[in-house]
Amino acid sequence: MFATLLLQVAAKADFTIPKNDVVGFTFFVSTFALLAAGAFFLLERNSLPPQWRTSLTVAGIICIIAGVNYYFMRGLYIQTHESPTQFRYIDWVLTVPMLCAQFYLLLSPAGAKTGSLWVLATGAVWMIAFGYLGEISGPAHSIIWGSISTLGYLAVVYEVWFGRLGKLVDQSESIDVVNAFNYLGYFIIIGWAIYPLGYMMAPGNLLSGLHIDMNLVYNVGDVINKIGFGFIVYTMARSAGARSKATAAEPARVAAY
Ligand SMILES: *C/C=C(C)/C=C/C=C(C)/C=C/C1=C(C)CCCC1(C)C
Repeated sequence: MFATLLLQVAAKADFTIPKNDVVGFTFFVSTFALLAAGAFFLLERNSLPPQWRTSLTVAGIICIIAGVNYYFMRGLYIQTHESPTQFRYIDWVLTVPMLCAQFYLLLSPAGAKTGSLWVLATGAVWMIAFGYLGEISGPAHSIIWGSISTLGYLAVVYEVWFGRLGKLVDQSESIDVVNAFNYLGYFIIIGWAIYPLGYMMAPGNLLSGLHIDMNLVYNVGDVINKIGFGFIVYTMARSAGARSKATAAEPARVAAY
């Protein structure tokens, strides 16, 4: 039954990419990369120490939501060559707070409080909501909405690096948690900065002179940030697991999370 369903979906799918359509090509690559990564994280979660499995489950679900969304955005883009803005923001408003949850879950064995999760998630939803207004408002108002959106982004960066989460990590004795925190923190500063750059490439905005399609920038950003985030948690949890096995003979020296 499942096979018939798959065949029906495949028969309806538009699997043609116009020649020289680099942006269309990145829509395809992102679709498959995200779905593959989502399957990988979900399949691997049980091989990790229990305290990080939920974080990896969230990573897997993020990639699957985005992959399915890319499937639709790809079809829309190939047919119309317009930006699938609504789809993109529906995806982000779900997956960016979930990335925040993933980050929080990474740090909750180290003592992170739900208050931090609220700050991150509220900042993220603020950022996405005003960014959306900016994208649909047209060139005359996109800079002002973009600036308001950036305040939400700064709230997230602040909470991570200078707020309670940063302080918590200063006290953590687990080298793996500290490393993973640093990587994810840099993702938020460098990886997430890709998006405002893409936003500014829209016609009439500050970087429109570069003539780069914003979809190209967003597509690359999504693959880097969604897959990268999950991969860092996965690598960290694996090495923490290996480390605690190696020190199991001397329980006193097992790192305290
Ligand atoms: C998986 C999707 C992710 C990580 C999306 C992140 C999106 C942003 C960090 C968007 C940020 C924006 C600004 C900071 C200002 C201009 C408007 C946005 C929404 C593009």
